[in-house]
Amino acid sequence: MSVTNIEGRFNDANGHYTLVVGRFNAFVVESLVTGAIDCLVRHGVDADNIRVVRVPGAFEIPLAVQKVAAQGKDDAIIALGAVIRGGTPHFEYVSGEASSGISKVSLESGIPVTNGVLTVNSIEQAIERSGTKAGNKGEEAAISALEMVSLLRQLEA
Ligand code: INI
Repeated sequence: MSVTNIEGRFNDANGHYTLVVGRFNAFVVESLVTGAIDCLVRHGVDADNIRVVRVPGAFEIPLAVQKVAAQGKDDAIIALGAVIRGGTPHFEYVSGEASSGISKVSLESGIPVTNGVLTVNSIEQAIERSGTKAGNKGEEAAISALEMVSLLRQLEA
């Protein structure tokens, strides 16, 4: 007897990817975009097959993701944004709506939608997670998208 292991790889996920990006806190978000694109290209995705769709803020990401998913052009969608608590009463609302909307569209469409929306307490934390000492959440969301595309190709074969 042997166990059957099914998991995504990172070197066979060439395909079409769309990044849906909230412009709010752009100084942080642009580093997430750069990290995500760099990750996709370094893993063999053709840059011509990557689109970037921009929306005002994280709250608007789920609707744009839904429209992009409905186009049926992409193997995966990567949601990127930054919600920084820093005194905004909107924080819980905006971050909650963004993440629940993103996962809802993924389940309803059957297309992997990975969540690279930073939800942090301070600008310092946002900087740390957008390419400095705590990694780059855009890159993490891109690598998760690659893995899910590869996994779904195996599960759907
Ligand atoms: N949008 C963000 O992406 N990040 C935030 O930190 C943020 N704050 O702090 O309010 C934010 N608000 C805007 C929101 O996403 C919508 O664009 C706006 O409410 C219009 O619908």
